[in-house]
Amino acid sequence: MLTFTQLIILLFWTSIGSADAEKLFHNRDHSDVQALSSHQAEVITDTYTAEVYLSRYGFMKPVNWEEIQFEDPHTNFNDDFVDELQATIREGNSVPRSRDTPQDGDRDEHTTQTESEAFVSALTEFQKVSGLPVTGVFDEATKLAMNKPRCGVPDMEIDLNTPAAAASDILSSPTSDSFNETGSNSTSEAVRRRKRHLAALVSKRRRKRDVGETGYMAFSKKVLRWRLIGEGYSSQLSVEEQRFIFRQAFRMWSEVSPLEFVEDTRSPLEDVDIRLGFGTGRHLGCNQRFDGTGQEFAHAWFLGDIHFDDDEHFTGPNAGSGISLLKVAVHEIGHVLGLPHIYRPGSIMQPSYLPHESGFEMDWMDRKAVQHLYGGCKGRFNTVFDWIRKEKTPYGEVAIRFNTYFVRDGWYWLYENRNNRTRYGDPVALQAGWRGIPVDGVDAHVHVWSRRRDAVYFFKGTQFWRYDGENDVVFRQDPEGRRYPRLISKGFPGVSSPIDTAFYDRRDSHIYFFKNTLVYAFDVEANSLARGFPKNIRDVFPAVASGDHPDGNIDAAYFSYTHNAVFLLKGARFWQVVGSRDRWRRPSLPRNGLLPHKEVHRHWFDICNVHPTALKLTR
Ligand SMILES: [Ca+2]
Ligand SMILES: [Ca+2]
Ligand SMILES: [Zn+2]
Ligand SMILES: [Zn+2]
Repeated sequence: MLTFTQLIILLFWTSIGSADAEKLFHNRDHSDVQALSSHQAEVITDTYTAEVYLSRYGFMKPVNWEEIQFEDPHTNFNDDFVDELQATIREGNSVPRSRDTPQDGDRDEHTTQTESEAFVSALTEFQKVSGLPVTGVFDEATKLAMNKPRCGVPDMEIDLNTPAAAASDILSSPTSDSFNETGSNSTSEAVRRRKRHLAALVSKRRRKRDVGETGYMAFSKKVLRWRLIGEGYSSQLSVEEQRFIFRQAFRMWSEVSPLEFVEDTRSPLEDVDIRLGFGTGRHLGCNQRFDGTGQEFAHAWFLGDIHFDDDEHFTGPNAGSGISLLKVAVHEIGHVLGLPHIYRPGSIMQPSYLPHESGFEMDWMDRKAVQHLYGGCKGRFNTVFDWIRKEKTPYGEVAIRFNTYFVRDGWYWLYENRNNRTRYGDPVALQAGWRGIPVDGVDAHVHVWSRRRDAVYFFKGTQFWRYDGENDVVFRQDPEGRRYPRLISKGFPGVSSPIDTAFYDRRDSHIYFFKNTLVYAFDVEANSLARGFPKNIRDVFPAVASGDHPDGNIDAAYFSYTHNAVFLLKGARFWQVVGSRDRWRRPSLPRNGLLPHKEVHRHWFDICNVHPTALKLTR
């Protein structure tokens, strides 16, 4: 039997215990103490809720919140309402209070003619961009579309001088390309206006606004820090899973842009560029509240933070159900980087959530859109080559195939010439592709390939290696009994090492070595330098346009089977060597002349660095 004192102590401890538990329970988010009747998003059922939706996502002027709130006697003037109003004022969306306040009855009957016209044109615009039958009527298809999961960032800028329906933008058209070089002024003006709208979403406290390379609002630095904030973990996936998914999402953007992303769990929060967090209802000190299960799943702030609605059922990439956190994160990061919604099938920037098809990737338009803001991926390469392999066909014949590789330091990209982009998920560590060659990169790759010979070499410093394609590893000792690595001076007498680069020319069975301003043509059959070599690079490869020449110290000499041409690369530029076809068309061209330079990133797209910390991801 407990004494009275014991009972008091027990009660005391119990109450302390439960208070602690409560504190822990509410640690993440205080929205669950709010007297919300349900965590379900309000279903859009009638023209009134549709109007709220259309104004919320920027298709029409904001609904006059004051009137709606005042005319309902049951509305509590709670803090949320005041917050909402403040949010509206801060974003510049507030409209003057209308004098003809409806007194009773159906709201629609009391809207003025202009208001209902605005509703119809907003509805029409929504139907157009959503790929629905354009009826101008709130029909079943529209209702269904509005109740689907979507991003919380408005689709349309809210320009009080322009009716929403007239706010046409080439981005709204599913087939247009607004990012080509010859984009019209009206297009760029429309894009600029949309940028301004996105910029208006930025909280006044944020400082990191800047003008990007192309004059648009964008991050001015190339390496951005992000963090999943501790008070904003999701209750649905493990923290490790969440961080892994975000790392992957950021990596996908860095694979197609010059940006690199680093997870930063240490710096003061204000030094972190992009902060991510989950919350429900009123959350994380944000002035936009989440709507419960359904509809809005996340929102993002231009050059700022990303919030995910934890009332949604977020799942990992291959769950096959729920909402893929990876897909949503990639979309929201797109907004943070400055991208608006893009209405093109396949684009990750479509406002509505589409189920995660396995292995979804960045659409061509998404790549061009982010590169429009941040420029293409530029940088020098150590070597570029086509790798030949022989494959047995199902009919027992031997087919010869090749792949193109770009190598930078210890990483390589496989370039898909037919798709004009790199393979998804690249770059990959060099050692994963070729076993036994120097892990920090090579100076050159040479494939000696004639009737009598078939040998692949990698060069680095004063040494070279021969590669055993059959066993996919460098030879320790080749079939001729030579041991590797060998000295270049031993294997290729007369060639001065280290070299800048080299390539094998099948037309004359010579290896062309490059070092500073000199070219060494090496006769493979004679195992000696060709007569008269070394020669000056300007004499062997004369400029077609005077003065337009790399002048030596080139990074890579690349024979491309796709283009049937040799390219000399240096820095971000390349020079194409005049071939026999060019000379047949223009006999005045010098033999081996260098055509005027071009930019590497305009010819071979999306060869983009990924921050080394993100490269440790298991593939
Ligand atoms: Ca929601
Ligand atoms: Ca090189
Ligand atoms: Zn969005
Ligand atoms: Zn938020």
